[in-house]
Parts: sequence; structure tokens; C-alpha cells
Amino acid sequence: MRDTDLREAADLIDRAGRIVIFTGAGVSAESGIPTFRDALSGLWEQFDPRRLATPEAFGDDPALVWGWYEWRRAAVQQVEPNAGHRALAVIEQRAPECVVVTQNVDDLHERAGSKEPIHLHGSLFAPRCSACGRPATVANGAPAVEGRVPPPPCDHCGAPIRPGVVWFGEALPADAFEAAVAAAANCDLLITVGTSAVVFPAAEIPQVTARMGGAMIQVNPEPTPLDAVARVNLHGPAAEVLPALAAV
Ligand code: BV8
Ligand code: ZN
Repeated sequence: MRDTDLREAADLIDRAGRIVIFTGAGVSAESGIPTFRDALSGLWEQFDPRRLATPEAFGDDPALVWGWYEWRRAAVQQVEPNAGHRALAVIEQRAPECVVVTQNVDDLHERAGSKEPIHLHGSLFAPRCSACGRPATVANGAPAVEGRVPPPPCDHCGAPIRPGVVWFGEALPADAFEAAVAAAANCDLLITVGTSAVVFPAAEIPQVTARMGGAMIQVNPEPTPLDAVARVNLHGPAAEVLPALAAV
């Protein structure tokens, strides 16, 4: 990552009136939360996350899928936001207007001080009834076992509680997606961090900014389809690049 790129990125941020910060699993990697593409550890190693994160998997084996999400939720509760999350919160606070749009289902942006991030794919902390949709509460702390955990029944109708995330094949929450598209269409600058930009329709968000003439900064150690439309590509890990960017 060249100093000139960092300088150019910092200038784009200083000159921007309206900023969108768009994040994927890579921004949480240095907190110790594996991305979807990293090999899942332990019991889950034998499973493909893209097959587990589906309504079919939950229908076939609710205890396996609920156990996986409970394990992931406990893992998030045991880690801290990293310097990348915190630097993004600083950039957000300095900007005249700024909104965080995340594909992540953890609460690390909130815990780092970001205000009301838009969660395009839901949250590990918003389980709901799989039938009547009523919000359900989750016990704090790690599940008793790492493995299959039968989902609790809904207090109201008795159907199984499900994770409050968007599974493959499910529609994104319309209000969240519409708000994200509007912000991306009207911003001067979109900063994309830690996403492979291959899951749709979320991956449309940075493309909207590019089509509407907004500038784009990308932070990712690997190339992605967004390299072609980013004004500045900062190739490095979020917890190293973002604090350097916020400090320029
Ligand atoms: C929909 C929540 C329609 C759950 C997630 C063919 C068949 C079937 C479906 C499709 C198909 N083709 C397209 C589709 C649609 C499908 C899709 O896009 N599939 C892809 C795989 C091709 N999309 C959907 O199904 C969506 N719904 O289309 O519905 C519809 C419409 C109307 C009515 C009914 C239905 C729903 C998609 C949402 C799925 N849920 N998450 C959960 O978390 O369990 S997606 C999940 O995977 C993540 O949220 C993320 O968005 C995505 C990718 O995960 P990762 O790869 O881990 O993360 P990311 O992409 O962010 O990549 C990690 C990046 O970080 C890498 O680039 C890496 O280099 C970088 N990195 C690593 N370390 C660092 C770093 N960067 C910075 N610093 C570091 N240290
Ligand atoms: Zn119910």
C-alpha cells in the first residue's frame, strides 16, 4: 500500500460531504470471526456454510442450524471490535453525513461506536419465530454444547425460533436494502471494506455508487470485482489500513 494511495484516499474522505461505508466479513476477521470463505473450525469444518445458511437446512435439521448460529453468536460475544471497526467509527463521526451498510450479522460495528448500521443480512442478535415472526429473546453466553442445539419454541405459537439472519434464497429486508441503495446512489464517496462483492443483491450497493458517479475507496488484502471501479485500492488488512487512513 503506497503512501500516495493513502494520501489520495484521505483527500477523498476530507472532501466528501456524504459517505457510505460498506462492509463484509473481512472487517471482522481481525477480531477473530472467520469469514464465510475461511475454513470453519471444529465440528462445523465438515459443513459448507452456504448450505447451512439456507431455509432448507433449517427445515431438514433445525437443531444443527440453530446450534451453528448459537455457536457463532457466542463467538461474537467473546471477541472485541478491532482497530478497523474503531477507525471506521472515527471516519463516520468526522463526516458531515455518513452511514454504515454491513453484510455482517455481528454487532461489532455497534460496539465500536458506529451509529445504527444498516444490516442487509440481519443479525445474530435478532432471533424470531419461524412461523409468527415475533421477536424472541436469546440467553446470553455460550450454548451448553458446541453442536446440535434444538431451537427453543416460540412463547406465543410454539413454532421453532429461527436466527434473525437472511439465508441464501431469502429476500433481504426491503427497508434496509432500499435505504442502502438510496444512500449509495446519493453519496460522494463509498468506502468498501472486507467484502468479496460476490453475494447479490448486497454486492449491487457499491456498483450503484460507481454508476451514479460517486468515488470509491476499497480496503481488502485480495483483489475483488470492485478493483475495477475503485478510485483507490488499499491492498491490506482492515485493522492496519483503516487506522492509518484515519490518522492521515
Ligand atoms: C436472494 C447472512 C432472492 C447469513 C449471508 C445461484 C443459486 C442460488 C442463489 C443464487 C445464485 N446466484 C445468485 C444467487 C443469489 C444469492 C447469491 O448471491 N449467491 C452467491 C453465492 C452467488 N443471493 C441470495 O440468495 C440472497 N437472496 O437472492 O433472494 C429472492 C428475492 C425475492 C424473494 C425471495 C428471494 C441472500 C444472500 C444473503 C445470504 N446471507 N449472510 C449468515 O451469516 O449465516 S451472505 C454471507 O456471505 C455474508 O453476509 C457475505 O455477504 C457473503 C460472503 O461471505 P464472505 O465471503 O465470508 O465474506 P465476504 O464476501 O465479505 O468476503 C470476505 C472478504 O474479506 C474477502 O474479499 C477477503 O479478501 C476479505 N478479507 C479477509 N481478511 C480481511 C479482509 N478484508 C480486510 N481485512 C482483513 N483482515
Ligand atoms: Zn410464533
